[in-house]
Amino acid sequence: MKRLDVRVRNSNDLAAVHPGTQLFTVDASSRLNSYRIGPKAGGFAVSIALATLLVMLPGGILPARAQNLGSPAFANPSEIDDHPSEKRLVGVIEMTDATLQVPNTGTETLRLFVGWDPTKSPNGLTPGPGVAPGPTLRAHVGDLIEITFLNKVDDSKFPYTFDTNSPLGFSGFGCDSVSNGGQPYYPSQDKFPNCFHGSSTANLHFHGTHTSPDGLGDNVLVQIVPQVNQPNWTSTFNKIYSSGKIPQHWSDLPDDYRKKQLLMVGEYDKTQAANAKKNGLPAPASLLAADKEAIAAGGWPQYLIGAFPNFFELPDYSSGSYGAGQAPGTHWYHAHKHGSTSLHMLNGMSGAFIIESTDTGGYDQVIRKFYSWGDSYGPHEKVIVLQEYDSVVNAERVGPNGNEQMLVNGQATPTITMAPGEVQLWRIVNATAGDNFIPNLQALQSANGFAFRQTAQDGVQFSPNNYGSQPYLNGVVPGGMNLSGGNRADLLVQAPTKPGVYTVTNTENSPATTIFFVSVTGSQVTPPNGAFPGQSQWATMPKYLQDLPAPGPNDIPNPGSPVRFQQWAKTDPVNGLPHLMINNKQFEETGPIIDQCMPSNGLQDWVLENDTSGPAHPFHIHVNPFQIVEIDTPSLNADKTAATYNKYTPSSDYIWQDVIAIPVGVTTTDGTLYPGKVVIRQRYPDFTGTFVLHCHILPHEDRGMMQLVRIVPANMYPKACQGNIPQHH
Ligand SMILES: [Cu+2]
Repeated sequence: MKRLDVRVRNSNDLAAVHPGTQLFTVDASSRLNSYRIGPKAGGFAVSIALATLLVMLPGGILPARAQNLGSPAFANPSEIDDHPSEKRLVGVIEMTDATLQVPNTGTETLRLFVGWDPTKSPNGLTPGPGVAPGPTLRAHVGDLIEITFLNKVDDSKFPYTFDTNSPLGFSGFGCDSVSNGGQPYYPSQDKFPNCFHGSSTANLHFHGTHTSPDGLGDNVLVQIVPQVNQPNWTSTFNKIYSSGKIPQHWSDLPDDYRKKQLLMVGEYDKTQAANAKKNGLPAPASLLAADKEAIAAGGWPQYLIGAFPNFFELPDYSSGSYGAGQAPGTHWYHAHKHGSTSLHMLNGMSGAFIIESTDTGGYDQVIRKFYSWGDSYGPHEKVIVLQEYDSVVNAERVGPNGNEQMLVNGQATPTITMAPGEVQLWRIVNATAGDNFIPNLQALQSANGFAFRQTAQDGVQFSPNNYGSQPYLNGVVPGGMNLSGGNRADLLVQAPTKPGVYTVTNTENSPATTIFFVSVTGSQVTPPNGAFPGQSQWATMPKYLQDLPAPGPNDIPNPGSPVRFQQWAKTDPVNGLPHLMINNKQFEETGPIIDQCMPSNGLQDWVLENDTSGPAHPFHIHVNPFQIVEIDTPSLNADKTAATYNKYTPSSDYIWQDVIAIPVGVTTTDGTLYPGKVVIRQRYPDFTGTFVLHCHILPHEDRGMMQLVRIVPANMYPKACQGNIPQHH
């Protein structure tokens, strides 16, 4: 219960500020009014009796006689597999809309991702009837990824704002607005582009990939606006995919795409201007003008209509062509359009991206060989995509027990079936907008006879030493296994020998909430080679995943470190929302400036700081994973006049991650801040370009907790750091 005193539903500030008493409604008169802020009716029915009962039980241990009446059978998401002989993954991910059933809630009209392999099912798929993540993408290291992203959302079904600010300086114009009983409520002090806005526009981020952030790669600065009726791009895009090389410049793309796109962007400008006039508003800034400016400067246009051919390679280190390889493991993809990332996650626009190794001693080969599973995982693998659904940035769906409803592959509390003693590989993806998943695995081990071995964190395999010592499950890393939004964990799981129904809970909540059940039933299974590979049998680290050396005198330090996650003491007087910043400013607040610039192949240690008293903001950076070198967790001394740091300082086998929650800071009675700190070590080989780092509590990202990052050729550092920067107008 103590947790409630210090961290009240902190993952989405909109929910935290309004714990259940006020109901805000959207003005129906204008499409600019987008979000209802506040809880759903009846959403906070906390059962006091149940809470009291569960608190009596020892920490996190739930009774083994769990009830899973009415629980659906667990099912992996649908899947798009690569074509291994062609070393490519061919897929269409379409953003569309549908009225879908949300478990325990009813139906809601949501945007969603559907997807298919056009070489296999050219007619696509029909969504529904229930919510679900996008299809799992399954590829191999070395593959070419050819994902046609189509935005076919009918935006007339959604409250919707422009993608650009007004040039006339209207405060809040360009932001979605909400009123409460006729009084303005949101955006209040939030200003474009750091406000909720433009949510029918999207793109794809391939979280965990080591690839180009520019062009057709993991480009989150491109914005694809919706278009229901589209030209047929099939032959144009196939020309791009089959050209034998990945286009590096806008001018490398077929004439057909470039000409049609700019024509349509111009038409879109006219429509938006007419809509604005109809609503008595000034016209938004021209997207075509912004595109033309970018193209003239040799860059990529930021705004495109309806369709985008994501096309990139998953670098194979053994090819000798790369300074680092794509780590095989559990990665994921999601929409990453500033101002809408949180709402897009709440609409379920995310999916798993599983990348398998190809070497005989690789991650997947070692696991499958040990268990004699053959060349694919088949039923032994469970892909667990955790999401929370809502049609508004109203925070988390509130479940029957008063907490948010964290779904598994779109299902509420499904049941995974295991035979007694059976081993499975669980791939867990936290695809919520920013809620933590702290599974009760220790309790399941000690009280119920389960056995777990974590094999990877954030899609990067553990080193043999970490595989042996299990730093997360054994609590060596502060906080133990605590998956923030964006984190992944791969686990080998052995079922107990005693049949029964067991409960995997999220101990983030108090009382802990059921996420899924494990029904152990049938005849006993004995894995022929033992429950788990021994440490000496575990996959060795490929060279590019071995410990990075400490930066030396010839390595240029990062002037942008420490990266300080901050919150003004002053909250918004109208809606109580905190003002969130990194290093004293919000995203692009002071104009087009690259906040973090690094030389290609540079090696740097960065200090990440949490200057707030909560929550533990999760730092995420695109393109390259990093190693955790140190975590410093402050706590106030008894008299509160000073604080002491608990330091986690491993001497080797630094864990690779791409999301790390920075511990919260503490403040003494005289006002001295002791920030929480993390030291990360990273190298930037292979790819130059412009991308972002941000808080993976995505409402924080949307509202400004993000920085622009650029890697430039080493011989052009730092002179190429600024200039030609994508902007939001
Ligand atoms: Cu944050």
